[in-house]
This record gives sequence, structure tokens and C-alpha cells, in this order.
Amino acid sequence: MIRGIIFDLDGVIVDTAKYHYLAWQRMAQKLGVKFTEEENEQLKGVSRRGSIEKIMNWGGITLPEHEIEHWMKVKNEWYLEYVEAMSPSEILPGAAEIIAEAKSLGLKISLGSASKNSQFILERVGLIQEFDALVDGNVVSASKPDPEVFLTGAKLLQLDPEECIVFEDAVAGVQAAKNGNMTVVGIGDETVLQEADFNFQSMADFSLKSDIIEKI
Ligand code: B16
Ligand code: MG
Repeated sequence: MIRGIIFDLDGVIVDTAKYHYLAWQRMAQKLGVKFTEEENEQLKGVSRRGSIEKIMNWGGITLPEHEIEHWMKVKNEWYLEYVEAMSPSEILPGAAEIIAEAKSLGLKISLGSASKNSQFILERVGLIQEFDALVDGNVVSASKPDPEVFLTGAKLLQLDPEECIVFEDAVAGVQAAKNGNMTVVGIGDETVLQEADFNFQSMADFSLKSDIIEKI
């Protein structure tokens, strides 16, 4: 029986990938390396450190540890300038409705995100009060596809993994949920997220009860 829902943040509730892109691109320009939108796609669900390591790798550069730390800090300050300006109008289509449906069904709700800025983002878009638990990059150390982020969410909701549904837009996130024995709904390109149990192009394309819960 399903008792809880765990939402990824970027790509499921809000599109912060575009702000990560602008901030990483600004850093890449300062470092004199190329960084494309296609490469940014590959950073979805990847931690901040994992992201800078990939960008250095693609650009064919290495940096000493103190410079890596410096650029992660500066990139995050630039990123937060964009987040600061976010409002509820940036909630992705359907996301608020699915959260409301989950509440009306009496389900508990957790976040399961790699971001260390998740609380601030949820505050900016006015959804923070909907969550019973927040699990993000400040709480867990292992990156997706390790299931730690989702297993911690289930634990905080006092549920078994089998009682939870995860919503994810990244391949590593779908794998993390499967590795944690949870039902996973892939949001986005079905051919990319083929390991998910259910696939929808967006959060606006289904009803939680009739399209997912009643079909498990
Ligand atoms: P931060 P998610 C992820 O969010 C993003 O998709 C990824 O691009 C970002 O690098 C990561 O969070 C860390 O974010 O720099 O804010 O700590 O999809 O796991 O909600
Ligand atoms: Mg995501």
C-alpha cells in the first residue's frame, strides 16, 4: 500500500536547471572553457562537486583543490541570485496539483534532492509548508544512483521503501529509487527514463490516484 511520495526538486517541481546553466556558464567563461547546453543536460541530478569535476574534464583542465572550492562558492552565489528572484509562478505545470492530490489522499510527502539549496527554493516558490520531510545534499553524502537520499526520506516519513513513490527526471535518480525498492515515476523523455515503472512527459499529464496508485 502506498503511504508516501518523494519528490525530486529540479526538473520535477521547478526548472532550476536553467539557472544552474547560467551560473556554470559564467564560471566556464571566466576559466576560458567551453560549456554547452547539451553538457548542462548531463548535470541534472549531479551534485555541485560532481558538476564542476565534469566541466573541468570536458574543458580539459585541472584545478587545485582551493580553486575548485572557490569556484563552487562563486558559482553558488551567482546561482542564488537567480533563485532569489523565483516566485510561485515558476512551479512546473501540474506539480502543485499533484502535491495537493497527495495531501487529499492522506499521503506523507518528502523531498529527495541533490541540491544544498532546496529549502530556500521551496520557500521562494511557496511550497515549503507542504513537506513533512526535506532530504537534500545537506543531509546525505552519497550521490544518486545510490538510494540513500530516498531511503532517508522514507525513514523520516516512518515508512517502508515499498510504501513510497518517487518522482524523478534524471536517469541516476530513477536508478536510485529502483535501488531503494521504490515505485518510480519518470518525468520527461520516456526513452531516456526507461527504467522507471511509469513514465509521463510532465507532472500535468496524470492523476496520482487513477493513473498510478490504482495501477500498482
Ligand atoms: P546545488 P535535484 C540537482 O537537483 C540539480 O539537478 C543539479 O544540476 C545540481 O548540481 C544539484 O541539484 C546540486 O545543486 O548546487 O543547489 O547544491 O534534481 O537533485 O533536485
Ligand atoms: Mg532532478
